Amino acid sequence: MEFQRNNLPEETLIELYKKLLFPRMIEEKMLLLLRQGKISKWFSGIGQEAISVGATYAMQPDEWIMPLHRNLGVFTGRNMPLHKLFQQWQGAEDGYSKGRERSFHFGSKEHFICGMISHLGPQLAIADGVSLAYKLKKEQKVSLAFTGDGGTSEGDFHEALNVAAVWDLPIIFIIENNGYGLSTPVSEQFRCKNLVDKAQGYGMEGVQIDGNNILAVYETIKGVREHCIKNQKPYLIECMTFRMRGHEEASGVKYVPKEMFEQWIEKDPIKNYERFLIEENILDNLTIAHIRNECKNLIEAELKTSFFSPEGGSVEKIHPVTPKELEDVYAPSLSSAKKSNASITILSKENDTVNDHDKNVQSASSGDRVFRFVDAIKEGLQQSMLQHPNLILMGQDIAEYGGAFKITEGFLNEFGKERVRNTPLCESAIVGTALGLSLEGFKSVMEMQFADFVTVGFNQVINNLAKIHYRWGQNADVVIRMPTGAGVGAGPFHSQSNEAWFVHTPGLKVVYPSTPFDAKGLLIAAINDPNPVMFFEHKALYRSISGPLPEEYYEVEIGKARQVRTGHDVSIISYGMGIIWATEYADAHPEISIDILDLRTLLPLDYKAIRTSVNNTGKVLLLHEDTLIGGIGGEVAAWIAQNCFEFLDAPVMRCASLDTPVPFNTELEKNFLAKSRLDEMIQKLINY
Ligand SMILES: Cc1ncc(C[n+]2csc(CCOP(=O)(O)OP(=O)(O)O)c2C)c(N)n1
Repeated sequence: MEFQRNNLPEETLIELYKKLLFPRMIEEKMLLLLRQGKISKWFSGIGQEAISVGATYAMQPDEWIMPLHRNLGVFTGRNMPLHKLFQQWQGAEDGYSKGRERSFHFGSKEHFICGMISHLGPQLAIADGVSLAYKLKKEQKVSLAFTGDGGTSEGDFHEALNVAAVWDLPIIFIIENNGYGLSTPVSEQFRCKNLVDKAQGYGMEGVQIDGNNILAVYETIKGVREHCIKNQKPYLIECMTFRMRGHEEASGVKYVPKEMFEQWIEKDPIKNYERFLIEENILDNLTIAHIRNECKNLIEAELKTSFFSPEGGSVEKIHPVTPKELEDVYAPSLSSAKKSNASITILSKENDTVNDHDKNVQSASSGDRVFRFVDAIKEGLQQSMLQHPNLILMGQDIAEYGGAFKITEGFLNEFGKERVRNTPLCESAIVGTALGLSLEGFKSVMEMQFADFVTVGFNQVINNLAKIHYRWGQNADVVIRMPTGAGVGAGPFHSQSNEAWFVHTPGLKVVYPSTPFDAKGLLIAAINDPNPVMFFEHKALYRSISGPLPEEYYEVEIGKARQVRTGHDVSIISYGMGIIWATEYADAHPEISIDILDLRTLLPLDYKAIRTSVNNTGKVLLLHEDTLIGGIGGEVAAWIAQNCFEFLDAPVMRCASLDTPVPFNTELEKNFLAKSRLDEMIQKLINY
């Protein structure tokens, strides 16, 4: 192995040696502890340390790194206290994730390390968002994201690199090519000659280097970092290396030919670097022994400091505190009143009077302003852009074209190209980018062109956005606008109601307005909320309904339902289009006294308002456009049965769309929709 010293001073060379040795010695200690049954298994980086260590050393300490499961050298390279790392690996309360995450699946804002999720690939697009933030702030910084050779086959690899290239983002993408993805050799993973060749396809520069040569790694990444900043471009680096241990500790390596180990042991990054330092007279055997001894003592001392006693102790038990577990699912919301017109912001403060108060505010402050649903969303978005200079809009065709539904028409002129961003067709990468922006203190609203297309960004929503705060305390300040619903003859892939998918995911908020007033106020609240909010907008309401719309910047509180009208015969609990159907039905049947509750927020639900409505009538119909099985109606019905049984005079009933995909033909679609069975269900309930 050839080492190029260049002009590196002796202290740097020695420091690099120490940094390289440390993770190796930690893992060697962990291997002993594992054999003694004192710790649980992890993903070993033995043999690959030069990549993590060299890369981290080449970065500034306040530049974000997105490491993976084999990158212990990133964590030690950022000088994270070892005792706390040990606590993390044992799932202890005092680790970095309060016992909620395993081995390396955690992040630390303080150390600018973003926690990976188990899914390979999504970490790459978070780097897009971080580097977009650097670019917008005109900071001289890059972010750095790791992937394995196996991970390059994921769609997320393609999307993230493509966005980085198209948006000229300063990012270093590092592929650690260690020959295997679990047991799958690279020959079964890809067909290009070298992975770095992929860079060209993205219009990106790239280089392949010896990943076991610490100086090559450090010097290359240092140079690439400066290049990325200067030229405002991403860069792909393929580091050739080898995994000396099993995929995860204790999983074996039977599938790897023995000669490979013999070959690669000769290329060991530490042994070779040590030899070089001795040859250059920078270190001698005595000094090396001394350094090793220092490392060993530090590891032992840190182990003692941690909860774990090397003399035979065990993992300290966590005593779960349920309210704390639930509380950490969401980042605390800031008081919105600070930012808004207080008289309107506190709309829903008094639960019992919320609805009358709501109506009063609507009529008092809206004056003569009557606007369509679509205008309300546009105004909420526009006022939020004015309110938050750090708010970025992203979506397909949202700039010059104004979006598929023209909601952002004119925004490009008003707010500029940096904040109103057309995206390539890559929903997953854009959700990841939104999260990356949040890491750097930005807010973002992403427009899904149609709610149906969220399926291709699903992983980022469900596993990254939703879980990140609970896992390691980072919030995802992201709103995803979801033009949803049927009734417009758009067929199975432009008509779905998919809100229930998200209601089942702790960590998200799910909002679904049915009036222009609520649409604007809820959108403003969603943008002010530091948590990820799925904001559903029924397409068929955009231009078909109008209502009073105050000019002010105001919030409608998330988590509060709206009593649309009060009745005593039957309650219809619904949201979105269901509210329009229910209201039309009630207007057409004055002989029935119908109580209508608009849930407005589906997660978290307003149980108090639900109870009140049930109490008003004793007969409840849950109505929604979504299909029946697994819809919100089932959840609310179960809650009512369990908590309001004494109020009920009839079984709780549900009226939902047919359990089929949404058909294209108008007659079929009409038959599909819940509305076609509404009368039948109400009569059934009334006559019970
Ligand atoms: C999306 C996804 N699919 C499958 C897995 C299971 N899995 C975990 S690690 C791994 C192999 C990864 O190989 P590579 O990217 O080369 O990284 P390495 O482990 O070799 O460092 C697989 C298949 C996963 N974590 N995520």
